[in-house]
Amino acid sequence: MLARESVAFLGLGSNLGDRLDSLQRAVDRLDADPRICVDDVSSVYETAPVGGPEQEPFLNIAARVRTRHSPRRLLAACQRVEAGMGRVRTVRWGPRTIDVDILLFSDRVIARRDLQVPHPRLTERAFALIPLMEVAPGGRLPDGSSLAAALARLAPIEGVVVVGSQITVPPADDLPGAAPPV
Ligand code: A4P
Ligand code: MG
Repeated sequence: MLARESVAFLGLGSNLGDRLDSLQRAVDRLDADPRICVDDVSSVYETAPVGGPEQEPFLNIAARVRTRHSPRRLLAACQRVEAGMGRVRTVRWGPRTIDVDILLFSDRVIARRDLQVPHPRLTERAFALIPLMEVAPGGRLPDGSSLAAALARLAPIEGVVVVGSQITVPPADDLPGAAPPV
């Protein structure tokens, strides 16, 4: 039986090569998965690197998707996109052509070794929260607390600046298994 449709929020980041092109290609590849539909994408933010070695600034975005994948299969789909775009894992938190993380998956709380949702560092990171709030207005964590309250705790915010470039949202598609149009 097909899994029911869920809404999830993804965080994408790039700080190697043509960063904007990498974000667009990742969004397109995610949407090309028959069980993922990208419904909305935030503005593009240039962000100061957090953690890891000295490295170039990131471009970060968030995307709202509908999916018929389970959380683990959605993670696998995100990792396929990363691998398909040639991401090589060297150092943790190091430079990457593309990173695709699951920030939220409906109101689920998942604490597995290979998958934690909400993303365990979401509320510590303005580079993830600010784009997320654009595509999840009024958004809440599974414990009922608001994303806005989490962001307020991070003030003052530095090193997260919106840039003029935009990512194109792919045309809407129905996920297989959705009710046929009447
Ligand atoms: N994993 C567990 N939960 C999740 C989840 N919700 N979403 C596991 C995605 N992955 C999750 O990730 C390591 C492992 O995390 C995966 O195998 C998966 O099973 P990775 O993508 O291989 O490596 P990583 O991204 O270097 O590690 P990590 O710990 O996920 O890093 P973060 O916390 O995502 O940080 N600064 C700026 N300005 N912008 C950024 O985008 N990103 C990072 C990466 C650091 N600094 C940054 C940015
Ligand atoms: Mg990651």
